[in-house]
Amino acid sequence: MEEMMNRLLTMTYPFENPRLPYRFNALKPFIDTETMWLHHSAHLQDYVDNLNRILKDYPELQNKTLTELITDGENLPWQIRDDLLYNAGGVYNHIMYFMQMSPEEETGPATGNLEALILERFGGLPQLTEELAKAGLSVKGSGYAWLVLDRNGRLQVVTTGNQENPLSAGLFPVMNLDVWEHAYYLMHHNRRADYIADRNHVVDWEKVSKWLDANS
Ligand code: MN3
Repeated sequence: MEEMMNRLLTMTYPFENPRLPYRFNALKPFIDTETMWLHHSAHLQDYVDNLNRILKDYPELQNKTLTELITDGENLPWQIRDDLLYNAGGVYNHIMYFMQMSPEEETGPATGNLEALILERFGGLPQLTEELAKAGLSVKGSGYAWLVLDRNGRLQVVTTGNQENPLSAGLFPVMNLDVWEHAYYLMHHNRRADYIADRNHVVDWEKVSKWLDANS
């Protein structure tokens, strides 16, 4: 997990697809092996490959991290901006999604700063989980529900479309929920609500807490 977290923060061109911190079958029975394999080794790999292809001809951007590329999106060359943000988001968003899950028996509760912020803003983890589920269900087509920190250091639940990342809106991503059909269609078919409920079993709030502590 620390490895994947560090990669997300420090990786620059040429980007690589970090190994999962668990086996492809480790999240069963909540997420199936084939979905995890395809999601990581086909979908995320495509975003990594596309991002590298785009950056190949832009040496001035090759020392930038994902956070820098996305946060400074306004100043990217217009010829590649949309494509680059889409694929940089695809890499960032998926690494966050994968690194904040664990096999159910290894997941831990929210601690420290995150626990206090959740209590203050939502009243508790069940209420936050409920709000994230509603947000995930509200996404039309492909996208994400997010827990973010706003500029005032307050938690918020927001949604984004496709591979958009909250950094583009000046919000700090704390955790996310991928609701693209590729995240669940093989096992849950069109039942997004069932996928979200199952996925809650493997969200590791202890990892989310560590991510927040390392970045705030
Ligand atoms: Mn996905």
